[in-house]
Amino acid sequence: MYRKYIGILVIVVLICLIGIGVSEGCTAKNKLKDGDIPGIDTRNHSGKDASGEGMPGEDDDYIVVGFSQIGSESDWRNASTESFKNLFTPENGYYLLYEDAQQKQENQLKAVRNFILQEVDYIILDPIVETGWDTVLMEAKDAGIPVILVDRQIVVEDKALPETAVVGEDKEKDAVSEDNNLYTCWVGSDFAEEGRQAGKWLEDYLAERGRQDEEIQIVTLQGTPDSSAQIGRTNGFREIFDAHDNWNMLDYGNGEFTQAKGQEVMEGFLSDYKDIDVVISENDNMTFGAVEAIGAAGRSCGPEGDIIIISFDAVRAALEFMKDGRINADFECNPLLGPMVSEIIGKLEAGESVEKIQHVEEQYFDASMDLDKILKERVY
Ligand code: GYE
Repeated sequence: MYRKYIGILVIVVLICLIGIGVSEGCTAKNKLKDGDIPGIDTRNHSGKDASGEGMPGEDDDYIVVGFSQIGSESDWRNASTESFKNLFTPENGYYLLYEDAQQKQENQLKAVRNFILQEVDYIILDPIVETGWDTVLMEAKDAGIPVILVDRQIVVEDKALPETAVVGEDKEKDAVSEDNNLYTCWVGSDFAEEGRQAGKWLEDYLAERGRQDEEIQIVTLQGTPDSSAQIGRTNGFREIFDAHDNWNMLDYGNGEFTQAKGQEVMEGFLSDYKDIDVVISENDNMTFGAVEAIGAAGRSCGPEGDIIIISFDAVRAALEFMKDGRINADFECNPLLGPMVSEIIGKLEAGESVEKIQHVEEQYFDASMDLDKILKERVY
């Protein structure tokens, strides 16, 4: 459970004395004071989280969890954050250290290193992109802290052996041959399947309208490059796309999963291509921007409009857009991962093993459905 925080102070002082740079910890090099290391109150050995409450004392029986979140770029992301914050509470036996990386991998690396320094019991990481994690995850492994990945996945790069972790010969071999040991498990969505489902939906939709042999012009608004959600959705849709000679991909553009960027990229598409039949938008917030751009360009979209809009996430606001006739179909991505992660931690605490890869169940919505009823029951 809660480890000895007094040890943290000693480690920090030692590290800083010998002048080794440990990201943010080093700001405390000469003068340790409250707040130098996020989450640690160096005066009384009890840290603070974002809410400002003191961390548990040594006798408290909390499970201390560090969560490195990507940012707050979308409705989906905010629902994800809430799912963790609502569940990982002292009432539920947890003490949560929450870090928002503001869309920067370097901030996530710092956060994870600070969690290691603080000897948390578990690290939860939603990795912004798939690569670049080997070293920091090896450090967590060496510290004996289980890492639970959520939402996006990582790719372990064999050649990138950790430079800073203390690795003996055996551990080195271990790191190369058993990549997956760098994290305990992963919980999230099957993004490629979401993309495939979107492609199949388009196939059926066009066929139902007798348009299966028509030339279909498509543009894609992509999410953060190299993120699992972008890679999976792009590739999954592409599999179905490749089976249709009459489907043409006019362009791909990076909308960064945000409304503002989605709108900007869509404006560019609309001025570059006069004939667009379908927009594949890899998340709802980019879709909101795209719909705005389409309206501003004097074009229309949705079931009664001239551009078919296919989106991902299926957050409440998007289903409202669908109800208003501006989105055709939306492929759900469930952000409510907190309860699953808590269940995993419960099993690990009990010494049980957990499944390495755990997918969440998802569905899709389209404008032909009873959206009033769906919206009444929608929790995010
Ligand atoms: O689709 C998007 C968010 O990784 C599944 O990230 C997540 C994606 C989600 O910004 O809205």
